Amino acid sequence: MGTIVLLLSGPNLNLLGTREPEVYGSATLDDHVATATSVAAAHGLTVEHLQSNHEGDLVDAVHGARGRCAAIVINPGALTHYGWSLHDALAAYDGVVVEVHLSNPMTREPWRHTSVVAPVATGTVAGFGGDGYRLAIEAVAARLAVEDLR
Ligand code: CA2
Repeated sequence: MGTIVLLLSGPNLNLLGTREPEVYGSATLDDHVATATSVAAAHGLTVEHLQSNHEGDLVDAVHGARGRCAAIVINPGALTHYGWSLHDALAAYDGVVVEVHLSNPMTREPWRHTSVVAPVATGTVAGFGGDGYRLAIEAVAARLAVEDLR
């Protein structure tokens, strides 16, 4: 199986490509997963993807990644702004965590300006549309390569 990167997608991201293309682009979630998968493969990494509209499913997936996955790339959807159980699960995860957003929440409504995930992420990619998934995987690969050198 090799080195696994868990890609997590939060609530409503299954609707990508159907509404609000001016904010989130016209690509579907499957398109973003395909991008992440092919960029990861070029670095010898395997992507596992889960989308859920339920916070507990995402918490369970983070628990299941402990000791099994080298990194988590997560677009938590609106849970970004209030998902404290997701925050706590990620805090208990030892690998690399990259938070990714299609839009730049800091340029949007004030309630989107707080991320409860950012404090437990290695870093955040936001505002680059679908290219954010490529950038997030590149960041994971770079960080894992540095860790291998230690
Ligand atoms: O910019 C992002 O990637 C977000 O994580 C997307 C979330 C939003 O709550 C965050 O503030 C920023 C929302 C995803 C919902 O996507 C939809 C797509 C099409 C139709 C309806 C919702």
